[in-house]
Amino acid sequence: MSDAVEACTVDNPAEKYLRMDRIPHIWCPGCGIGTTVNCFARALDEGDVDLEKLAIVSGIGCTGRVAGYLDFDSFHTTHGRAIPFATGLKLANPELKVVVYSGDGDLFAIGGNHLIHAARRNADITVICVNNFNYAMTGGQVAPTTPLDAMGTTAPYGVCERPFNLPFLAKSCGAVYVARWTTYHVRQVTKAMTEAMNKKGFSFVEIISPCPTLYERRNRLGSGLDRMKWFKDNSSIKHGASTDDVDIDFQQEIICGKFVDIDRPSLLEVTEAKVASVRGKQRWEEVSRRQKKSPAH
Ligand SMILES: Cc1ncc(C[n+]2csc(CCOP(=O)(O)OP(=O)(O)O)c2C)c(N)n1
Ligand code: SF4
Ligand SMILES: [Mg+2]
Repeated sequence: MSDAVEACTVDNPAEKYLRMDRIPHIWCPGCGIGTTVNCFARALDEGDVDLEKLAIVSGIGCTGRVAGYLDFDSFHTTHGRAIPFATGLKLANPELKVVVYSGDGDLFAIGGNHLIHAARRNADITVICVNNFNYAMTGGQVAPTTPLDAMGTTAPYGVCERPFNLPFLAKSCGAVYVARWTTYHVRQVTKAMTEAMNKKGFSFVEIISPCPTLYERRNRLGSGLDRMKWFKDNSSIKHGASTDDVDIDFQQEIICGKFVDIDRPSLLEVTEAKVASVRGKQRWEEVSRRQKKSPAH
């Protein structure tokens, strides 16, 4: 067997995490979402995550399809509601590692209110946001992330509304871990996912990703591959940068890195402390025992 043929028969390391009966997936050629899933599979490998205790929650959108392809407890919820679903899941079963995996529109437009309050509460969940600067699944409408002057189906003359700076928003609401990378930075994305999943409290990872079919085409930015090269040439790594300084302007430098990594009591910890202080530690232990025994878990 030639080396090339042999290379093709080697199992893809991501396969063991995927529902292979659902492949081929729906994502377009050059789309960055699949790259992020590959990074996630590697993060599960490297972090030695117990899949029996992992749950993934997505909202609606091209990124929202991720949950459907992952072969463990995964939930494809309604648009914008992945975070409250995930918060409830974690509170009901604190042993779970709960990861929300969704798009910029799902998490910061319709779901924005849920995101800010989950960060404020320091809910014990990890949020992975694939930011492709638009509502891709519904045809390329502008999102709260679309840079000023970029085109979208709902902004044929270019956007005139200032976009959110996602790391700044997450940090100012209370997130304890905040990082941003692009789909070019696959090793860093994998590491950030691992770190975020190991963090107690609300962790947030933004991944800037191409949507060549809609955002890139409408803005004449080339193919998915062209965008990877652009990300490589136009991003800089500034760990610890103030999130005040990481706004994204149309076709300007993208600042990446780990911006926040701090500790403060998480929602579960403060809830436990409150119940214990009012009703006694025994009461909290009783509640936890009952949850573990419940057939729903
Ligand atoms: C309540 C509700 N409103 C609107 C929609 C239509 N809708 C589906 S996905 C989506 C936007 C998705 O954008 P994003 O989260 O950025 O995901 P992407 O497709 O870009 O990955 C919208 C508006 C919906 N499904 N449900
Ligand atoms: S429309 Fe855009 S985000 Fe959706 S699958 Fe295609 S390239 Fe990816
Ligand atoms: Mg999007």
